[in-house]
Amino acid sequence: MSTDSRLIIVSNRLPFRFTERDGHVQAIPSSGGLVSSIGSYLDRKPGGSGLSEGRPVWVGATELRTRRLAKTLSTDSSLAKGPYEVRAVALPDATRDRHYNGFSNDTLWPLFHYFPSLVRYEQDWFDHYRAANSLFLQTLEKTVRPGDRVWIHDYHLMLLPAMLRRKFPSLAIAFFMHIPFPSYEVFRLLPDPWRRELLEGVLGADLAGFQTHDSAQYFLKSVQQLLGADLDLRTVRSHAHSTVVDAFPVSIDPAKFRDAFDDHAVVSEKNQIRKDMAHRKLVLSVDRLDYTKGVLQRLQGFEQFFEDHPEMTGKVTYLLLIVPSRDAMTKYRELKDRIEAAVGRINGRIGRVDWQPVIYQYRSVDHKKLCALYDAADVALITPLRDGMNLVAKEYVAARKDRRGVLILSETAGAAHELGGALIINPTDRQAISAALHRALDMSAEEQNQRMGEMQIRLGRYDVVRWAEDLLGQLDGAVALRRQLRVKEVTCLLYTSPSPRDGLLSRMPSSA
Ligand code: ADQ
Repeated sequence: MSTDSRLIIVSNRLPFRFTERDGHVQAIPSSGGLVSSIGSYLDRKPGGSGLSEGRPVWVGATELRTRRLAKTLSTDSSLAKGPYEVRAVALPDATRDRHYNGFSNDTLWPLFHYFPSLVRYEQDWFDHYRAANSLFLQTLEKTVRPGDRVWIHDYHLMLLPAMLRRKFPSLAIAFFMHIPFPSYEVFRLLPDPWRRELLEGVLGADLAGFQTHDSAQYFLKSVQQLLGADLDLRTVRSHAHSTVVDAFPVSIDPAKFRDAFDDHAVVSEKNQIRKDMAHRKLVLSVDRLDYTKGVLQRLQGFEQFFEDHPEMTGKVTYLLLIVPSRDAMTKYRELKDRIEAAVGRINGRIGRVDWQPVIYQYRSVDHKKLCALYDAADVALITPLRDGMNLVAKEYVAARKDRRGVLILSETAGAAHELGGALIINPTDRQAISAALHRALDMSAEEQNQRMGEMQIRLGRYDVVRWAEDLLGQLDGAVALRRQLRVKEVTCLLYTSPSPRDGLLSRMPSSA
């Protein structure tokens, strides 16, 4: 590998959105799991990784028109001097809409999170999904240099690895899926041409990473059943190409949350929150607005808690913090209305003049405020119906330098595989949520300390840098394996083909 090789991150969106005030465009950092994880990694490792030295590049789509974007990028100092360079992909409005709101978020997102009844199957959306992936390819063609490593992220870009492979046969390409990959029986619900193209798309990468061992296995099973590919344990082989498939549970930078515990502004914000709560017990949840996060079922569980334990009336407050997301989609606007109606109903039914059981906030908060909330909460109630990982659960654990607080976590979040010190529940079972709340609020300080300590050790061992470097290290191994296979293939063709030249040419990628 050349020493000035760069890490190229590719994700559907750039890690910020733009707002315009008085004719001046400003970049505002966005919230969400992908941005939190990659952003934390690049902050900690400005060189991109221990192995590469060039400044990393982040490629993603943006809603800003190209000329305004170019101006903003060169004048906004946080972007111009940030830990990475930015390359924007321009998508026409119709393609952006059908790629993002359509196929990505109304087909793949519900299917991969096991909501098949919400899935819409529209050929036109799939065509725009392919077109959007091709437009990313066009930007990458102008960006990639020999020796670079390209790391493509998430379900919006599943066709891109193969498109890129056709153009750059020897490029190091990794793909990472932030959401679950569903079981074969669910994945096969997609029409055959789409599901094949999606699988073949991912197989263009040298390394395909998933959040959990289950997701990696489900992907391999789909590849075997639908493409009839050759598997060698966790490697998919075809002629001179191979893809290594493995699990890399995404993580956080724990120090970012732990160190905030003693920060003056965070401490005074935490004290203010506790005062505002009138020293009642505080239950907290933090989610993006999404039906996969199980907010309605969680509210039912919270209400059930007061039915099971009427003596707790007036003694516990639940702060439900939701960050706006995908609000251009009807399903999400309807979900927001339903959450607001449920909060209103619970507060109307069991609230008192001096006590509101649920405090609901629909906004993004900054890092210090988020840490103050984590530090003030007696319980974090994280109950997604399905989640690739769930970083909020890890952030809460990392933030609690005092080793107090209890995490209640769904068994269907990827994080449940690592955070054994949590109280693990089934998110649709309101009795289980109620019982876990009771146990958490009643838990001794010693038990809290022991459970938190256990989970913090795990987070310390496998943080976001370990996650990224583990994946990039395996990428290098996977590239070496592919090169070996290519050598073997060429040797084999030379010795077995009646006309070696014809045999070789028929296997060569056209643009090699
Ligand atoms: P998300 O679905 O976005 O991520 P999650 O992992 O919980 O879910 O990450 C959310 C991030 O947004 C966290 O870092 C959290 O702090 C932040 N956040 C949430 N609400 C906020 C608010 N109101 N204000 C400010 N920040 C807020 C996707 C997958 C997950 C996977 C991640 C990373 O769906 O399963 O864990 O990618 O791979």
